[in-house]
Amino acid sequence: MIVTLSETLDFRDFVLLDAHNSETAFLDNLKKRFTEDLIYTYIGTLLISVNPYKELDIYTKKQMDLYMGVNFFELPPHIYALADNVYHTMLSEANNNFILISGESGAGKTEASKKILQYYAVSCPSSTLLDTVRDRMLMSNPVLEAFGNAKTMKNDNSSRFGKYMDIQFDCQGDAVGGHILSYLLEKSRVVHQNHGERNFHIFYQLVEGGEEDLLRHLGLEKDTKRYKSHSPGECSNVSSINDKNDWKTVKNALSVIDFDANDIEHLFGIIASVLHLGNVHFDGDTKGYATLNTNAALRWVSKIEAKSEEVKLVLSPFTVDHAIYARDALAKAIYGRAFTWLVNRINESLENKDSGRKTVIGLLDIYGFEVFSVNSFEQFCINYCNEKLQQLFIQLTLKAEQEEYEAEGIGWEPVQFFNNKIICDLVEEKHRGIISVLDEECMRPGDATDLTFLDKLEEKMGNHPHFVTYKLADKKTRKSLERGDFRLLHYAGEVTYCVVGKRRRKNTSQMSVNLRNMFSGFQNLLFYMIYSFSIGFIDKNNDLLYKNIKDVSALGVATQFKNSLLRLTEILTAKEAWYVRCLKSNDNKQPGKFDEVLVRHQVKYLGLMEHLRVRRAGFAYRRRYEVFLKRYKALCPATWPHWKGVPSDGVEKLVQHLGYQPDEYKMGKTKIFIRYARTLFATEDAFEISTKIETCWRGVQARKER
Ligand code: AD9
Ligand code: MG
Repeated sequence: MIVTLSETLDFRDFVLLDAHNSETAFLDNLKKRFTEDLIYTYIGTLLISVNPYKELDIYTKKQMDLYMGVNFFELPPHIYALADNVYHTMLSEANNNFILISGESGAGKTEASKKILQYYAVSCPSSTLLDTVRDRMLMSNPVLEAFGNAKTMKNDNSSRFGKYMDIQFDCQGDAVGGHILSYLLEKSRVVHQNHGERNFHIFYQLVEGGEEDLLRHLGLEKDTKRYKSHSPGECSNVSSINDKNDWKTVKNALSVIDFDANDIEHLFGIIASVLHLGNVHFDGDTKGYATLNTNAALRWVSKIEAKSEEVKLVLSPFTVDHAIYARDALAKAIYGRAFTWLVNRINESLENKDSGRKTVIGLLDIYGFEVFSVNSFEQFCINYCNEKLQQLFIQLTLKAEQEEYEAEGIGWEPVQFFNNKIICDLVEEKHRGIISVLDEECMRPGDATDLTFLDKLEEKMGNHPHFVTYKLADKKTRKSLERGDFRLLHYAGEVTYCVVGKRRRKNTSQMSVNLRNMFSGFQNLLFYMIYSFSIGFIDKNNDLLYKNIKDVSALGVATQFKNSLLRLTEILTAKEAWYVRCLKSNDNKQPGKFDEVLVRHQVKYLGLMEHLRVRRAGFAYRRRYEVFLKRYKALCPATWPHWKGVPSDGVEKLVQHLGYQPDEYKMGKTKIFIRYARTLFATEDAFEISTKIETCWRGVQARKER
């Protein structure tokens, strides 16, 4: 079928096309556009992006210029149009905004968030000082990606941490600062990767790209296969990744962010320590206790971290398994804390100390929903996080929107949708949810095991429609399960989680006291700082500090994560929300391939059809009468300069004067509801013209008076 350009362009906003609201028509439209490299489509102001898996010529400076300050619907859909619209809304309404970028692993969230940041870096007004802030903001990306992203089976550059970044603007619209919050890094990757996956990029970058002197100083060899913490994934070289080049980019980025030579040396010292730790090998003696057959690797750790000090070998009667567990726990703890330290240092360099009023645009880019052949504690946390964001989306769009129509007395035919709150509750409910049961079992002294944890789950939530254990597998999903697994029926699909031997341990993430004490003696200042601020166990004489440690370690990792997501939700709900929904075009990272079954599945679970129905029948914009009147009163003689009556009457007069048609708006109890974005944009255009005319007129008056 030949599709003409004009035909394709007509479909760029689903809302405007009354006849096309079936799921098949929706998919046809996405596919048609995708085959013409039109990867963006709107549902009102929500942007859908379909991953093209190829470089498109649509992110040039010329394209950015095209979208700057232009009304949303005037040009073809683009991530720049959304970024620009958010920016202008923030400026004109002096409010805080955030852009929620969601979609499954590999759908294009991180790329989208980078494009938005680049747009602001190029399009906002600039001065020399602000250029520095801007460069640092941009450069924080390659650094955090090097330390927090890795190749998985789903994505060669998969985010293994959640990232929320606030970009702060002053009242002139200059980007003046920023702040990053990071969420639950997948630390276990430093000691284990599944087949076909890699450790965090930075390890390969250092070994492949590191200068001879640096590597010698760190006791490293230019061969990633030498390092045991890499080998399980058996996948050091990936065609889409150039570790040598990336190393240069990261080093340059670190210097832009203001890391001095000392910081950089210590930082890579820590990365090298983790590599050496992975090579520490234990044998069993005749009694089954662990012995070190050679401590060369450990000596490098001590040389790097304790400088001239000789490390005191800690002699503990560990079994080999226990010793390996302690070694891995240490490697994970070191890496995790180095990452937190890195984020804090980036934040220091982005901090704006000026106390003047600022507004922010927040960018949320987290790890997407993922299902592997073996799903562990990390996937449980990642998928729970995605459930929470889907819940936020539902609350802010489908639920709150419909409740508002009802509260405002706007006649409304409710749109039905699947509310995933039931799954969020299953995971997080106090005393009853999976996380609570997990905590109880982890903290319970005595006979708690992975299987008792599973039994508890079965006992507490066996009847839940979204939970399946092996006993119930056939009845509920007709698919069998292993004895050590349970299955959750997530909003985005079924995931089987493997419990035995992994989950409970990962939830506690405790380190042996001996190892803690050993590291408390180290001299490396950076090492010390990383330890002291993140857990604080070094200073045992400080009661308050120690109390906090006990409190922190009493909470399981999943509970800490749950609490941080709760805080994130609070941060987000205090801002105006914008959405980018990223769709994965195919599972093979193949350029230009549109897998209809896969896309249909995403359209379904993301609730895009429901969103379209609410949007089509509903109203793109709403403003409180007072706010609307205050902004546009100059456009009507009856309301200018002051409207003395009831605000809603003033607004009615105003919109009639502007020629709004009855189907374009509705009057609620406290707000005007405008159906089409184009209506509001036309009003906004008229407002801008009138402001320009007024400014000119004032200029003429002032000259006359002179
Ligand atoms: V994960 O949840 O972090 O595993 P993301 O972040 O959703 O995932 P990412 O942005 O990393 O996915 O995109 C995956 C890959 O798709 C990128 O490395 C690119 O090769 C490709 N991609 C994504 N978006 C675009 C795009 N707009 N243009 C071209 C793209 N390629
Ligand atoms: Mg990502």
